[in-house]
Amino acid sequence: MKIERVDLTYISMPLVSPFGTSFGVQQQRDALILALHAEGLTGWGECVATNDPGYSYETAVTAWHILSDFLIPAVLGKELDEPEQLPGWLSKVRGHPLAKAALDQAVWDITAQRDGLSFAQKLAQPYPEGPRERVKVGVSVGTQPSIAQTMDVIAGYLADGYGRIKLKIKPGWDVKLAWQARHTFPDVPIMLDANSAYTLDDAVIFQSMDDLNLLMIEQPLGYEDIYDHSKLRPQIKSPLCLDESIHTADHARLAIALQACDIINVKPTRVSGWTEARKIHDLGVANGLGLWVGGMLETGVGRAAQLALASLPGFTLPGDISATSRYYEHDIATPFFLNTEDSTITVPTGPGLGIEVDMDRLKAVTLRQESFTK
Ligand code: OSB
Ligand code: MG
Repeated sequence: MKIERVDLTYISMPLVSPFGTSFGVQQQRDALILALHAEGLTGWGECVATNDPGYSYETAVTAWHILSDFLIPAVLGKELDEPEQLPGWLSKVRGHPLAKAALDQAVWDITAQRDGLSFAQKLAQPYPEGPRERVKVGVSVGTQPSIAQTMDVIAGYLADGYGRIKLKIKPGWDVKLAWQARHTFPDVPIMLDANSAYTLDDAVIFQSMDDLNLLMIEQPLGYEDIYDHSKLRPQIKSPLCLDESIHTADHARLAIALQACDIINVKPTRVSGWTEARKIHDLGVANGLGLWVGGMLETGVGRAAQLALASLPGFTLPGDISATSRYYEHDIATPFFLNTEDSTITVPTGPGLGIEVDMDRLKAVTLRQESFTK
């Protein structure tokens, strides 16, 4: 199918409550929504780069530049057969995985629609068992004004039906928080995410949480580091998970060779898209790693594609794919609801992403839009 046009939309959405991490507090979610047109079909993608370069060096503005000046021109007029062609077309652009992932999602969506398959079915074609129908999910809890308030927030999410809690930590907001959470909710799977806020000298902090039966500690050290994580891992009992450090399957191979982690948080957006994410899934399965799908406060457009990835057989740990209402009162696409009896979300089965984009809502949150043709 010939790629005829790409529409790029810069949106800004209010969050239902501020989201605090070791790199800052977010009140608003800026993102880019990409629509790729070919042969009467539309494939949707979301670029999760936001207004500041806290998690990644990319922002919504750098992604707009890279997409409009380099990535979109590299695909316009191309004959798209299978989504696995895309990384080759984009290979002249170094880095910028979040920008690339928006196009990658759209080409998976549109080719799945063409084939009469759901995104999940298309992605799961190499696996005889096919995609899972429901995927296990948890909720990511940002930093709060106090530990007592955090316990209330956790209790609220547990009441909503979430079965796994992730707490954001940073120096000074870690051991007491984790201890209180473990003792208030003794049977709940709890994990911590540091977003690179510590160094190897802080090993004692993590050792002091060895007996809290944590599901894992996510990305304690540097956002580009793999080596120091390999030094920390044998010093602590909690399973170690990498997020920021893994941008490619090559990074995953290095982490495996250095035994730097037990688990990888596979964010399809952080690794340039679904083709690369599936490679990391396969490497993780082959090497006995724990795997789960991470999130970036996606709208329903991105959440649908996260669900498709999480339906692959190796993703056995709960993903950061909370329901629509966790972040947005009024989303731009068909809402997702939590199945409260087992903390899962049902993977869409319609063609492609299997969602309806609410064009009126999209328009209402749009700051800027541009169409690109050859
Ligand atoms: O580190 O996993 C992270 C959100 C923004 C940036 C980084 C992270 C996160 C989350 C949110 O933890 C997960 C979600 O989408 O619910
Ligand atoms: Mg993380």
